[in-house]
Amino acid sequence: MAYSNLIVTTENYITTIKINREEALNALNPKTILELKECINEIKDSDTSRVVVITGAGDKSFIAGADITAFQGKNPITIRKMILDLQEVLNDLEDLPIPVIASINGFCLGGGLELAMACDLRIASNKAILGQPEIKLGLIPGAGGTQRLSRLIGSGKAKEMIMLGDNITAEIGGSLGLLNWVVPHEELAEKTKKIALKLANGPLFALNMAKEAINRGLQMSLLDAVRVEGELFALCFASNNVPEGVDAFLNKRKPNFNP
Ligand code: CO8
Repeated sequence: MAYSNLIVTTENYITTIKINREEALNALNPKTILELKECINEIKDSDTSRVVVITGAGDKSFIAGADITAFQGKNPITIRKMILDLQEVLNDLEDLPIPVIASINGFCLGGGLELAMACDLRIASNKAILGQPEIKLGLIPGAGGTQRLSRLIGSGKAKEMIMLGDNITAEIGGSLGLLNWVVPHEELAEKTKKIALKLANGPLFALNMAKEAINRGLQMSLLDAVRVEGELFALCFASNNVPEGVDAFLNKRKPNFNP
């Protein structure tokens, strides 16, 4: 499918979604949100995607948040539809059965950080700037930011970022555990590719189960979550990833999980 605000490519089972509104620092307007929804739906049904990478067009910004111009003239009823649409897109992204990487190439603010937090892994350029600046607009984060940020970095630091609205550097984001890797700006694409290829060659079914156990488990008590983990562990034996992995180990060779 052709999109006007996204550039979508697939190579080596890695689907890259580039938000393409460089003139507005890749801010998410309603059309982009709708296109993201369609694109995620397509990926869900695709046999050629084993990993998704999301990044921003240009050299300056990943996503500078929701498009603020779309807030003008809105009332609670009209904005509610928009925010629920964006929430649904981010929930769908988080629920994709394959790994999703945010490759953060610059400003990652508001809805941009919320989108990055719905991804499984975050790799950032050392030039990236992260923040939930909504408070400066008289707002709070509305696309999962109050919840996913608290779960990732703890409620104390999340309150600091959300209530003061000050942006942080990638270096600080890394030290808080908000980012998995921070790399020199010019090495971001290469590092992203390396991680994406490793995942694309990994055991697809087990990766899906790992994601499921962690995401579902976060909503449960420890005892219930550990039980679910046990069930998903057992389910891994339904996939030929397990005999392949065990045979490769016993025969001292590299496993070929996805022939
Ligand atoms: N929305 C719309 N346009 C934007 C946005 C944005 N979020 N961010 C930047 N732009 C536009 C600028 O208006 C400017 O356009 P123009 O050239 O026509 O004047 C262009 O992008 C370049 O931006 P700047 O000139 O401002 O570039 P600087 O390098 O000086 O500054 C900043 C970069 C710091 C990123 C600055 O642009 C900025 O502060 N942007 C706003 C960041 C922000 O507040 N984001 C949070 C938005 S609220 C949100 O995300 C809530 C999400 C949940 C709601 C979803 C409902 C659908």
